[in-house]
Amino acid sequence: MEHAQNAQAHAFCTLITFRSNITSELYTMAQRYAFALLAATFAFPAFSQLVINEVDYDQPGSDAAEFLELKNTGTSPFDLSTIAVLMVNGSSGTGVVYGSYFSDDWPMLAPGAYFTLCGDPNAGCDAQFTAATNAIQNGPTDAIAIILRSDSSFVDRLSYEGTLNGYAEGTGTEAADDNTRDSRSIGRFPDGVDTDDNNADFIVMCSTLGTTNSGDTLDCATTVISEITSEQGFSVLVDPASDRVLMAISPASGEVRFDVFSVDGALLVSHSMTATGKADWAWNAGTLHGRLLIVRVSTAMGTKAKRVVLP
Ligand SMILES: [Ca+2]
Ligand SMILES: [Ca+2]
Ligand SMILES: [Ca+2]
Repeated sequence: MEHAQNAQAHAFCTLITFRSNITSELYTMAQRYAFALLAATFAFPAFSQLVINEVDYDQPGSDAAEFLELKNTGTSPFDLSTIAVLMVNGSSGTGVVYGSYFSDDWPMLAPGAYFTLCGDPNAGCDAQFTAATNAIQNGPTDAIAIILRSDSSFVDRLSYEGTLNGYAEGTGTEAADDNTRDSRSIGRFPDGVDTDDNNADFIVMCSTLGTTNSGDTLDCATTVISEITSEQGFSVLVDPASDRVLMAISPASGEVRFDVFSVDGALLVSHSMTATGKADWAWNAGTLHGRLLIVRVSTAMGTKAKRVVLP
């Protein structure tokens, strides 16, 4: 892109330099062209096209499979030699940079392409962290930032497991990587989408190093899907990546209440809502691994219940 920009910059300067040699009408045309070129090339650099797309910062035991994935979500190549990736420790409440990664040798990243950094040198990433293990802090409330090397302005920011002031877009994501099961990370879903709100943009999902974030929270390589569903319209799923029980009923209108019971009949939690066509709710089951639960939904149409086993 630099070469292309230089060529266009040269064309722009040439047009201006030779203005005295052309008629005013031609000059006006040239001026229009020059400024259109200028606007297209320089005035609106699409820095926001590069995003932090996925982070796997925590694994069972020693964190030896950490990675960071960047994505070019724009329509033109992005020069990665212009940026630096900062790792930011937020444990004190103030961001303290504990790692910085950049290189003049980082390539142009094609539109839609991914650039990955790993701790494990054998993981096939595009660049390496300085440490093979524990190169990305586990939170709560740490951050990663992409800045421009030229002026340290932010290209993208992610504050995770809470909001670290100065390093969050909107609210820091509450999505938290899993240190009890492999193959989970936090990532943008839908892939690459940046609404400038970390908490809206990131979910816990199956890791997808260097590839599209599928948003799959169930079918990770090490996951056993525990799903018991039968009745049409009422579904209950568990999301092992986030320990959530997902419940949905459709069609449903008006008052809807979800109740979750333990197998001995004790009510664990209730949630009421007003539905317009469909109702869904997610409940964090926390540490109830392996437990059998009863999920009941009550609507004006009646009551249904399902069993679900937490993984
Ligand atoms: Ca870590
Ligand atoms: Ca992980
Ligand atoms: Ca990915």
